[in-house]
Amino acid sequence: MNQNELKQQVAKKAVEYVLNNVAKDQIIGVGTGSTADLFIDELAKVKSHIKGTIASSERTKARLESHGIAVFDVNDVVSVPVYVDGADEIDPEGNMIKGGGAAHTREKICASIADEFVCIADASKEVAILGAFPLPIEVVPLSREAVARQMRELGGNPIWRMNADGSPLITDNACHILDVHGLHITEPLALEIQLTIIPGVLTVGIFAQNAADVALIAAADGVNVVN
Ligand code: ABF
Repeated sequence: MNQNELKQQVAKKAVEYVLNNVAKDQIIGVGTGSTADLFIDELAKVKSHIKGTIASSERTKARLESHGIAVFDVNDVVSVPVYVDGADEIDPEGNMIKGGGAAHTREKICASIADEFVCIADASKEVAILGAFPLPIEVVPLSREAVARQMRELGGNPIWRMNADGSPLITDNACHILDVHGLHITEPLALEIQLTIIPGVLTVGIFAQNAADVALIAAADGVNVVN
């Protein structure tokens, strides 16, 4: 199976997981990315099982609403039983690098009010140690170069993320993204905390404080459930 077929498999498995583990008429959290998109399309087939969703990006909100699935304001939701989302990397402890889709701020917010984070990914995302994927950091534009200098002091190589047309990518939160290459993240939680307190950093794409509780990993031999 190719990567898209694997993503399709894990998206279907995630809907089964929701049907089997989430009571009817609940609000669930939905992530961002191509795997999350496939999950949304599968979820639409059983949308009567849920009351609605909270969305981790404008992209996800639009896709959910295109299927007639209600999207609630996160401010109006105290908690959700599950948050289903992809990842760019995931380690054996469920720590993740996320943010390849430039949505990790709202992803982390949605994950923070979820009882359970269910990561959906194909096996190519599994790593022993995080960092081969450049670490996305969402920054207030005013702070971009100051934060970049601190990343270089840590041994990283920060690259300001641009759109395909060469214009700066602007996130849903009107911020910029630095992709930090060359990190070898042996202590994910410690680095997440260390980088998060840098003035101007909005969100670091390390999900250690909000690590995955369950990982559904699609491989050639099927979808493995990792707790
Ligand atoms: C999203 O999932 C992002 O945080 C991450 O970049 C993305 C992975 O994308 P894909 O599912 O397209 O591989 O949550």
